[in-house]
Amino acid sequence: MTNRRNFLKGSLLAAAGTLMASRVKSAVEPKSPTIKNKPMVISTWIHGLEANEASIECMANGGSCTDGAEAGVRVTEADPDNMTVGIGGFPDRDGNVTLDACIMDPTGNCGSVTFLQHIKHPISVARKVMDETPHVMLSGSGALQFALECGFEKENLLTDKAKEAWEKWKVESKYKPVINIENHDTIGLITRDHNGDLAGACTTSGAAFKMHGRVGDSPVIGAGLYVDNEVGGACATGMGELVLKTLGTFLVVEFMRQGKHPQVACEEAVMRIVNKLPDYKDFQVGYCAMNKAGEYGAYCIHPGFNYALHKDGKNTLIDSDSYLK
Ligand code: SD4
Repeated sequence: MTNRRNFLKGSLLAAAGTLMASRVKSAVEPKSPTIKNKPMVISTWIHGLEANEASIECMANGGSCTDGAEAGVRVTEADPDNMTVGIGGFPDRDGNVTLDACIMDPTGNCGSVTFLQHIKHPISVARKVMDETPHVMLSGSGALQFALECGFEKENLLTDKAKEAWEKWKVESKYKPVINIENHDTIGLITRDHNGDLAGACTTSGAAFKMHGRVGDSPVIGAGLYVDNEVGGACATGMGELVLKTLGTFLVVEFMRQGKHPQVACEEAVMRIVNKLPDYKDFQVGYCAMNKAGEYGAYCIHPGFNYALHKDGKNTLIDSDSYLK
C-alpha cells in the first residue's frame, strides 16, 4: 500500500515536473510592448472597492493581472465581517465553514479548491493548484492536505458572529436548507494589467447554511469565473445552482467572443436563466464582465446587485441594472 502510494506520488510528481517544465514556457504571460494600458479591475459588491485598491496597487508595483486578481480577493477573504467569504463566512447547516475558490490566468491556466475547511485564503491555495500541480481542482480533505503541505496555516474560520447567526438560523429553519435572494456577497474580480492581459479570481463560503458537502458555482471554471485573454472575463455572484445549470460566465465570455458588448453579454446570460429555469424569481444571480478593450457591464435578476469598477484611476461603486424591477 505504502509502495503503491509512493509510486503514485512519484509518478504524479514526475508528471507534474514535466507539466511544470512545459508550463514554465507557456506561462510566460503574453506581453505586447507597444500597448500600455492603465490597469483596470471590476469586481462584485461593495467590498470590491477595497479589493480593487489592493489589486491595482499590486499591479502598479509590477504584479501581473494574475497577481492582481489574487491580491484583490485576499482582502475580502481576510475580512471577518464579510459573512460569505473566507474567515467569518456563514457555516453550513452543521456549523462548518467550507470554502470554494478559483483563479484563472491569461494563458488559460486555472486552479480551484472546493469544500476546503480551515484555510483563510482559499484563493492562494487555488493559485498553488494552478501553478504547482498538474490538476485544476482539489476538493475537501485533499485540498486541505495540499494546503498544509504548501505551508498554509490551519485556522478556526467560524467567528462568534457567524456562529451566533447559525444558531439563530437553526431555531427558525429547523435544519432545513434554505436558499434565497439575500445573503450574497461573494467576491469575483477581473483584472487587466499594463500589458492588457486579463485574469480573474472568485472566492466564497457559498450559500449560507447549505447542506454539508454542497459546492457552488464559484470554484467551477466557466460557472463562477471565466477568462479568455483574447476576449474578456466574467464573474458571477448569487445562487450558484442557477449559474452552474447554465455555465453562466463561460456563456458571458462566449457572447463577448461573438462581438457582443459586455453589458449585452451579461444581459443575455441572465436571460438564459430566465428562459430556462422556471423558479428564477426565487433567486438572485448577478454577472459582471470586462472585455479586452476595457469595456464593461453587469446585469442581475433582482435589483440590489452592485459592482466596483477601478478605471482610469477612479474606483466607483455602480448599481447593476436588473431583469426584475
Ligand atoms: C454560491 N455563488 O456558492 C455563491 C454564493 C454567492 O454571493 O455568490 N454569494 O452559490
